[in-house]
Amino acid sequence: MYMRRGNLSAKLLNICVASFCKAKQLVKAEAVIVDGIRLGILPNVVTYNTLVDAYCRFVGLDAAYCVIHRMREAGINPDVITYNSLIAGATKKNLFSKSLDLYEDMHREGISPNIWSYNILMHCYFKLGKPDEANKILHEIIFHNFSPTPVTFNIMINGLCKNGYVDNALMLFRYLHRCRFVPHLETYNILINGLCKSGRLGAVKRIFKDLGESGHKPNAITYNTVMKCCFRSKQYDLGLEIMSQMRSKGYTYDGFAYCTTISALLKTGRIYDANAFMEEMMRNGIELDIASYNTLINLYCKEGNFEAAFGLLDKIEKEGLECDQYTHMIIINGLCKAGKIVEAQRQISRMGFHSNLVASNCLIDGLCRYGQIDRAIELFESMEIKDSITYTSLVHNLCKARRFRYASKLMLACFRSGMKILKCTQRAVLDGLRDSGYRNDARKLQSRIRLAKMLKMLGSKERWVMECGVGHLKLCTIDDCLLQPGFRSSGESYLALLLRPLGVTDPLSCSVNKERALKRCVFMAFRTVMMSKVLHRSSVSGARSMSSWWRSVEPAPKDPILGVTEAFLADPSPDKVNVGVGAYRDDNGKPVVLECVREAERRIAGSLNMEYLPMGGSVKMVEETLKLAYGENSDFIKDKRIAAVQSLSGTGACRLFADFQKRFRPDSQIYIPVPTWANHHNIWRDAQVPQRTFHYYHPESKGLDFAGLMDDVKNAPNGSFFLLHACAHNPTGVDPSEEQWREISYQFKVKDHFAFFDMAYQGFASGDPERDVKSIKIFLEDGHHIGIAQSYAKNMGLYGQRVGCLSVLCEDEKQALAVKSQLQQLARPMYSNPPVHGALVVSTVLGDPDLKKLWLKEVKDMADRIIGMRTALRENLEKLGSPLSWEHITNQIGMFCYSGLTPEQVDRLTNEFHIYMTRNGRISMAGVTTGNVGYLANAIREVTK
Ligand code: KET
Repeated sequence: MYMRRGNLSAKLLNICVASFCKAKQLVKAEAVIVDGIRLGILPNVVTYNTLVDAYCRFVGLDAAYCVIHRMREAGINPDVITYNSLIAGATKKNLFSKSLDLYEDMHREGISPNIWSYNILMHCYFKLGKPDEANKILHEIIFHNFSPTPVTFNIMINGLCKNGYVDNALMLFRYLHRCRFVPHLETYNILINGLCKSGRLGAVKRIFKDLGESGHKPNAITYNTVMKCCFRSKQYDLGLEIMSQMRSKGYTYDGFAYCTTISALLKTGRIYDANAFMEEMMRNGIELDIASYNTLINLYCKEGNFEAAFGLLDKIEKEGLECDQYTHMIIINGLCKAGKIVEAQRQISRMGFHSNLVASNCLIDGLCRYGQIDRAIELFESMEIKDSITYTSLVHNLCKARRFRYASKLMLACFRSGMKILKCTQRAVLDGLRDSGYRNDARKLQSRIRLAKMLKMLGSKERWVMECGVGHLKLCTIDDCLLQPGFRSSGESYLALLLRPLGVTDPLSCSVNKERALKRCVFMAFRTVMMSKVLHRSSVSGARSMSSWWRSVEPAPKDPILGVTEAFLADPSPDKVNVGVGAYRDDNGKPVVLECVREAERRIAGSLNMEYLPMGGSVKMVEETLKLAYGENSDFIKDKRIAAVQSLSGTGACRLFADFQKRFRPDSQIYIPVPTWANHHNIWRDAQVPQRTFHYYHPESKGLDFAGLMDDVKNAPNGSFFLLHACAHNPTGVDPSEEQWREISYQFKVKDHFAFFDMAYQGFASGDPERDVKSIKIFLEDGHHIGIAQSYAKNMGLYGQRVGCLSVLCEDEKQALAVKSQLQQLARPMYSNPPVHGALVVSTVLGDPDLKKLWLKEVKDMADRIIGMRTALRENLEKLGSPLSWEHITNQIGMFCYSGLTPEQVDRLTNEFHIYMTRNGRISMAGVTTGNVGYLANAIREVTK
C-alpha cells in the first residue's frame, strides 16, 4: 500500500507515479495506480501519459501500446503528449519510419501536432536522408504560427550538415544571427562539427570567433572539435594553440585530446613537448584504446624514440590490454627503417614472428636500406611465402645496387607466381639491363614477362610454365620458338594457316620487313599451342596441381558429438556401447522408425512427384508445425503474424535465424547458456554474430543456476538476443520450473530482450509435446515476439530426413510477410529449397487425426523408455555400492543425463570399456538398454572409484 485514504488527490497520485517512473520503478508506479483505483482515485490523462513515456523509454513501444489500450478502455483518449512520447520512443530506437507512421496515426485521430511533434518529425526526415521533407516541416511550423524552438534550429543545422548541405546549414546559421536569434552553444558545436567534417577550416575559425563574441563560453566539445579540424588541415600550430586555450580555461584533457596533441607535437618535431604530454597523460591515468596506442607507437618509431615506444608497449601489458596484430609490427618496421636490424631481429624472435611475412618484408627493406643486400637476398631465399611487396622491395634495391641480372630473375619469378611489380621498378630493371649491355636479356625478359602474364590470364600457375618447359614448350621468346623442333612440328601447320592471309607461305623464310607481323602471328600460334597443352595437362594431372592450392589447409578438429559416433563405428569390440549422439534406440539398441512414419510412407508411396518445394518449403508441413509450437487455435496463426519456413532440421533453423539476425541486426550479439549443445557456438560463429554466455547450470547442485541466470539477463544490455532451450535442455537435462519461466519472461519484458527458442526435443521432457511448450506459451502470453527452431529429428525419428521449421513471431501480417521473404532470400543461395520427402511424411502424420494420435503415443513410449532407463541406471549404480549420489540421473529430464563424469573418466570409459560418450560427461539415455545398462553402470562405478 503506497497510499492512504485521507490525503489523496489525483495530483498526488500523479506526483507519485512520476517519481517512480523517473526512478525506472515501473512496477511500483503501477502498484500506486492500482492502490489509487482501489481508493477511488482514477488515473487521468497525465497519469497515463507519464506511464506511456516511461514505458517508451525503459521497456519498449509494445508495452507503451498496452498502456494506451488501458487508457482507451478507461475512456481517456491519447493526446498530443501521448503521441509525442510514442514518436520519440520510436525515434530513439532508430525506427524512423515507424515514427512517421505514428505521426500519421495521430493525424488520423484528429490530434494536432505541437512544436515538439514537428521537431521530432524533422529529425526523423533528416535521419531518413530526406532533407526536403524536413524543410517542408519547417514551413509547416511557420504556416501554423508556431515559434521554432532552439531545438528546432539545432535539428535543422545538424540535419543539413549530416545530409551534406553544410553551406545551407551555414546560411541558416547566419540568417538566425542576423535575426538576433542567439543560437545555443550546442548549435555552435553542431555546426563546427559539420564544417570540420567537410574540411572547412576557414569557416570553423570564423564561427569559433563568433562564438567567443556571442557571450557563450566554448566547452570541451567545442575545443576538441575545432582542434580536430586544425590538425586535419595540418595546421598543427593553430591546433596546439586551441588546445592550450582549452587548458587555460580549466578543461581537462581526455584520451582523444592527449593523443591528437601528442601526435601534432611529434609531427612538428617537438619531441620533448610530446614526451612531457605523454608523461602527464600517464600521470593522470588516462586510458587509451589499443588503436590510440598504435598511433603513438608509430609516431615515436618514426621519430626514432624507441625507448618511448617500448615504454608504451610495457604500459599496454601492465594495463592488461591486448596488443592487436599491428602493434608489434609497427615497432619492428620502425626498428628496420632506423637500421636497428639486430634489435628488430631480437624483437621478431621474441614474438615468434620468424615466418611472418610482414616482419620479413620489414627486415628485407631494412637490410637493403643499410647496404646489406646479400643478407637480404639470403633472407629472401629462405622465405617460404613471399608477396609482391617482398619482390618489389628487393628488386628495387637490387637495381639501386646495379645488380640487374639478379633483379630480372626475381622479377620474372614474381610474375610467374601471378604477382605484380610496380611499373617503375619494371622499367628500372629493363633500362638497367640495356644500359649495362645486356640488351638481349632485356628483350628476353620482356617477352617472358608477357608470357607469364598471359599464363596468369589463362588461370595457370608458375608450375605450368616449368612443367611445360620439360618438353618442347620451354621456349619463351619468339625467336627461340621458331628454332625448336617440337614446336615446329606442332606449330608450323598452324603458323602456315595464320600467315596465309599475309602472303607468307614459308614462315621460316619470310623477309625482314614482315618480321613484325610474323612475330605477332608466331606469338598467337604459340599461345594456342600452349593453351591446349595447359588444358591437357590440367585434365591429366589436375589433382596434383590442386595439392598446392590447398597447401595451407589443416585437418579440422573432430566434432565433439558426431566425432564420437565416428570413433564408435571404427571400434571392432563386440561390447561397444554408443551413448554419444542424441538419437533414439529401441531396447535392443537399434534405430527406430516410428509406426506412424511407416504408415505415412505407405500412404504417400508413388503419389508424389519430385518437383522442387517452394523456397519456404512445404506450406502444409509448416502449418502443422506451427500448431505444435504456438497452439492448435493460436490467434497468432489466425492473424498470420508468424513468418515461418521449412528448415534443414533444427540445425538449419538455428543457422537461418543466426544469418537473419546478422543481416538485419548486424551489431547484435547472442547470449548462449553455459553449457549448451556444442553446435550452437559453431552456428553463431559461422554466421559471424558475436557470442556472450549466460549462467545456466550449477555443477554442485546439478540443477539450474537460477540466480546466475537472472543476473545475466538483467545485466545484458537492453534489447539483447538470448538463445533458450524450450524444453529438455541439452546437455544438462535441467529445465526451469513454470514459475521460473514466468520470472524469466517478465525480466525479458523489462529488458526488451529477444528470446530465440531452440526446441529440438518437444515431447521428450514430459512425454507429451503439448505440455513441453509450456515455456513458449508463457512467453507468448506475456506478449513477446519470439523466434523458434523446431526439429522432427528426435520426436518423429526423422534424423536423416532433415525436417524442421524456423518461425519468427512478428507485429502484424505485413511484417511477417516481409520477414518470411527475407528468410527465403537467405535460403536461396544456401540450398535453394528444402528436401521434400520428410516434409511430406510430417504433414501426412500430423494432418491425419489417427496418425497424429499414433505419433503422440509413440513419442510417449520413447520418453517412457528413457525414463525407465534412468531409473535402471541409477538403481544399478546404487546396487553396486557407489558411494556417490546418482539422484540427478532421475531428476534430469529429456534425452540426456549430464552425469558429472570428468573428461578423464570418459576417456577411461572409452579406452577400457568401449563406452562412447561426449567428453563433457553427457550420456545419451536413448542409447541405454536393458541389455547394456548393467555393463554401463559397472563401468561408471569402476572409473569413479
Ligand atoms: N538443438 C539442440 C539443442 C540439439 O541437441 C540438436 C541435436 C539440434 C538442435 C539439431 O538437431 P537436428 O538434427 O539438426 O534437428 N543434437 C544431437 C545431434 C547433433 O549433435 O547433431 C546431439 O546433441 O547429440
